Amino acid sequence: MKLDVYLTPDDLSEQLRTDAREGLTSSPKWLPPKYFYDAYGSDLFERITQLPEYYPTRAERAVLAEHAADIAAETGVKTLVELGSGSSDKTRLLLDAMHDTGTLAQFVPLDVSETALRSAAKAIDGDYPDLEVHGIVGDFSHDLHRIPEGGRRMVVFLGGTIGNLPPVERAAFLEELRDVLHEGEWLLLGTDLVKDPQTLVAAYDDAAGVTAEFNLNVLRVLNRKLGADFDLTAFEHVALWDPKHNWIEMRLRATRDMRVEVPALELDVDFKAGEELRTEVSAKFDRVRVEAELGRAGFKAARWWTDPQGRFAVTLARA
Ligand code: AVJ
Repeated sequence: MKLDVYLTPDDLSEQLRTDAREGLTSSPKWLPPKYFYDAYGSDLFERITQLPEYYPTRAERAVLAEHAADIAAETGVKTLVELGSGSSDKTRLLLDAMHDTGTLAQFVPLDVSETALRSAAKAIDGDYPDLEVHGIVGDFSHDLHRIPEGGRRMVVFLGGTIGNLPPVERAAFLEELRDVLHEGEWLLLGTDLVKDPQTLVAAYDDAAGVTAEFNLNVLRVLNRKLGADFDLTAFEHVALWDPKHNWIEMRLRATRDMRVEVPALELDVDFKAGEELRTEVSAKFDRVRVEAELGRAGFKAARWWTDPQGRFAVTLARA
């Protein structure tokens, strides 16, 4: 396996310092969701995907199981690029289908975590011996231009993770992705869909409290990496549906007045009782919005598939 590293641990800790300073001195305070995913946070997310309330992973897998062969037949790509480490079994559904059509030669996973990339690539190397695996350690918001050429390519961005980008950043991301791709190349995009708020909120506020623990974990990451002294027992998990922006918002609410020290930033951060720090948005879509946003970025939506209950969609779009 080839591995290109464009994001080192030093870059990541520099980004964390910059983001934490900006977010903790904003009003309202916020933190980017990418810091959830240390080893413990990644395990918690794996557990979330198995929760009864969290339907997106199952729903998306159902779509891919049903349509992977159609996707492979319709596109006939030589290179599959996944924004994300490629560790999920959903990737395998695509790799198997594309392998069967005989056109696939290269798999390019792009992820911020070198460890996640290495372990996923090792497993894929073993299962697909004639497939060239070329990992890119980078951030999909900055390193799309690092994606190698390789015959006709398809970029897959699954899980609904595009919903973590607010509209302006999402438009910029899609435009940059379109610039990187050539005419006739493909994008396969997973998007969670608008539905009744109770179902949406339950998926981000499960009865077992796994999502609450996942949300609090970002404070654990700041304590460990920036020497902060967040008292996790003084924050509570909030998940709400914002009908204006059509997104689920996760927040951490301070249960008392407190001052948090962040020595690595030489910063003291005051919280008022009841004050809420935003930790993630997860936008929900409908077909019109997906096709409009892809169209504005220069893509042409070709196919739209959903799971039987219409909870989650996978769109095939052409550059
Ligand atoms: C991995 C970003 C798609 O937004 O649903 C799961 C992350 N957050 N539960 C999502 C998440 C809370 C998930 N994505």
